[in-house]
Amino acid sequence: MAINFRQTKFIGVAAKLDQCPPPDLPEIVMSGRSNVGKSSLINALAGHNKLAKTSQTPGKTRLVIYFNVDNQLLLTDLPGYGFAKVSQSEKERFSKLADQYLQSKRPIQMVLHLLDVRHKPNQHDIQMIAWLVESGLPWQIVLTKIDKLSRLQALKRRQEIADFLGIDDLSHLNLVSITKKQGITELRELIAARIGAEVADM
Ligand SMILES: Nc1nc2c(ncn2[C@@H]2O[C@H](COP(=O)(O)OP(=O)(O)OP(=O)(O)O)[C@@H](O)[C@H]2O)c(=O)[nH]1
Ligand SMILES: [Mg+2]
Repeated sequence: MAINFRQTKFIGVAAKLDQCPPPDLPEIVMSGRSNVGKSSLINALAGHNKLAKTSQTPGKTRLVIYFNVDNQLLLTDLPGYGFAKVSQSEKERFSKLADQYLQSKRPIQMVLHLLDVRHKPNQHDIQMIAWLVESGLPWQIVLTKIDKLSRLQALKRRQEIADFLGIDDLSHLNLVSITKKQGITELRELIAARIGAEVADM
């Protein structure tokens, strides 16, 4: 079986768990703080610039956003957390939605937790990763924006972040750059492998 990432379509949004599409396809979920590059990564995986809205203004994505990839999986963009310009109650609503989502019985095959390679993981990142390790769900950390650093610095940051989070196996941390299109092929392969598929030529 092969999966063609170019066949990625936006299917809808959900503000609450009961608005989510039926759980009949395996799901790959993206999480991470606002502005880390979740929407950009979805576009890059699909080889399509404008599929998911990206923004200079953090906090654009306030809903769970769904994409269907080649009728074989759902790519789910969870609301980003940690942006300043919304009220405390709105922040709590997004964060609750993300938590409920991960604890729901949906067929989540893997969680990609994104971290900006330049920044130290914050309290929410630390909690999220601890939760993922406990949960038994397959997870991967994606270090974004590596174009902002030299190759050597990026590798050093990967080691530092792994040490900080207490992760021994460096293969749990991918390095990506959207602007330089680095690390995208590897992520497609990782995602496809989770559903027992190969990546079709794009
Ligand atoms: N240089 C560089 N910029 C990036 C990269 N990935 C994303 N960006 C930029 O970072 C900003 C935020 O990206 P988004 O993809 O909108 O971030 P998001 O995680 O979806 O943010 P929310 O929707 O607010 O949760 C945009 O200006 C992107 O162009 C990258 O790999 N390198
Ligand atoms: Mg977004």
